[in-house]
Amino acid sequence: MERTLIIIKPDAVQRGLIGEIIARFERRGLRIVGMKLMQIDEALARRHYAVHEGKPFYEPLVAYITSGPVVVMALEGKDAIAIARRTMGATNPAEALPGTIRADFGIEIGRNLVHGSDGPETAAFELDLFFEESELLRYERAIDPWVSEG
Ligand code: IDP
Ligand code: MG
Repeated sequence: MERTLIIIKPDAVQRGLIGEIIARFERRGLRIVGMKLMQIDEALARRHYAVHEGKPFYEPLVAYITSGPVVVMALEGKDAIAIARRTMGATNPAEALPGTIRADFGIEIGRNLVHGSDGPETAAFELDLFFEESELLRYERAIDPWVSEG
């Protein structure tokens, strides 16, 4: 069982796509174990995207992710990190496969609607940045055996 951090970015919130994006992860079978609406401040943005510091898109990226409210979610499931990334699609919406969130709602890399952790270490780091342990719930859904053999 894995956990991953998803951010519904400010462009998606402004465009009224919160429900649509949550629904895609939910229908895929991933379990929401944490969720909140928040505004990311500059310090948090810089820590979250520290790996990109120095790249040409870093400053615009910090401005983008702090530009309005976001929804952050912790999703849980078997292979949740990779499955969430495939549900999102490629970083550049212009290259993402149809049927993915980024392809279905986006056209360019600087407005790609959604963030998802890219590996187990990143997921642990990012979940810790955005959630207190007490905000991550443990529960089972009646549908879980119908989503996964376990
Ligand atoms: P990811 O979000 O698919 O993991 P990363 O390479 O980690 O992609 O980049 C983080 C974010 O930085 C992207 O989601 C996108 O918002 C932004 N970004 C990445 N590359 C570019 C670029 O070349 N131009 C503008 N923004 C970019
Ligand atoms: Mg990344």
